[in-house]
Amino acid sequence: MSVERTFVMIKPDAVERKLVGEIISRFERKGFRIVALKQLRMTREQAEELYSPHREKPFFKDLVDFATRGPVVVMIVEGNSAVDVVRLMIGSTDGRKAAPGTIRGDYALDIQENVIHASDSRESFEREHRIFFSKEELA
Ligand code: 3AN
Repeated sequence: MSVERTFVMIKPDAVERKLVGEIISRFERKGFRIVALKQLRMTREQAEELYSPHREKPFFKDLVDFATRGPVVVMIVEGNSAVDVVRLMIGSTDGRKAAPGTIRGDYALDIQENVIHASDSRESFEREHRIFFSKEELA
């Protein structure tokens, strides 16, 4: 067992649909601790950095447009094996294929507007959380 942290972002579609409380509750009820949390409107620069691994993909511009169209909620979640367990809780990228019971499986029906992002590795967590949080904000 190892206590670790992961970065989670509730995307603009989910904020618009007022799913913020529901999604945060799922992580709390699972036993995770919310270390840091804020709502903000991402700049294009932040979105391009967050999604930099996809820079060459055909959907990159659409993805950045979507991610910046309204406010998002970013947070750092801590607990045992947080990276892997949170990925399991969010489900597959494509909402049509995500298993029922997962967040995307319950709330998404699209591959782009899929409600939530979470780091896919500890390396991604290190890069991603720094885009939004300073050291002082990590309690
Ligand atoms: P995940 O968010 O499950 O880690 P990634 O990293 O493959 O998925 O993709 C990052 C984001 O890019 C996804 N959350 C989704 O919004 C978007 N995306 C991925 N694949 C596609 C696609 N084929 N068409 C449009 N958007 C996509």
